[in-house]
Amino acid sequence: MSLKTIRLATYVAIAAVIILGGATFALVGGGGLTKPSLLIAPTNTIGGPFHLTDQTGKPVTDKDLLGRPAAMFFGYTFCPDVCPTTLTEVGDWLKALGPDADRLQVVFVTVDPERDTQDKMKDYLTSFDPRIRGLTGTAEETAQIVKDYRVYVKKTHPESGSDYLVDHTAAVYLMDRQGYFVGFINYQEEPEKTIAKLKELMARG
Ligand SMILES: [Cu+2]
Repeated sequence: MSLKTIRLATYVAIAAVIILGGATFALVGGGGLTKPSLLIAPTNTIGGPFHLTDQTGKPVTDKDLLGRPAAMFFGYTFCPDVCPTTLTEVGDWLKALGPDADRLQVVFVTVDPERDTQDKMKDYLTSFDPRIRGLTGTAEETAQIVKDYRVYVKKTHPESGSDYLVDHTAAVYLMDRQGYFVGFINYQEEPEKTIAKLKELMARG
């Protein structure tokens, strides 16, 4: 898996969001000091309607996620590095948030529906925090969400063996409770900054 490609894809996506959404700064009370927001103004330039199924077989649409903020991550269960690392870190974030974590939804969407069946997702996610919801769907359904969320996905075939890998965007997408995109958590971002972003996400009305 090429981390270089993933990083590049992430930077391009972030640049697009900053240009489209416009960076915003929120005023934070206290002695007249202003603190720059870690998130951007809500934008619908990333995201869109989807229809998928979670690891328990329950249908999940974009509408089902409304009402609570969501952290969304795109990957696949066969992933050798980025996905297990991120899913482990997501568990750490939820622990760090304590009881507040109940107000956050965490969604792992497969970009490899060919191998990631509902059972495979269920099996795989038992290794991680049980609050993580894994979504899969048909090739068409997952292609739609990949397109609407501007996720970079590229199948690669190593020279040895028949198992393919999938290069994919490694950032975690932050969606507010109205379903608007408000920012990314980058791959292996510093925990303090990550938690600050999640807290800001949850504090938004
Ligand atoms: Cu991965």
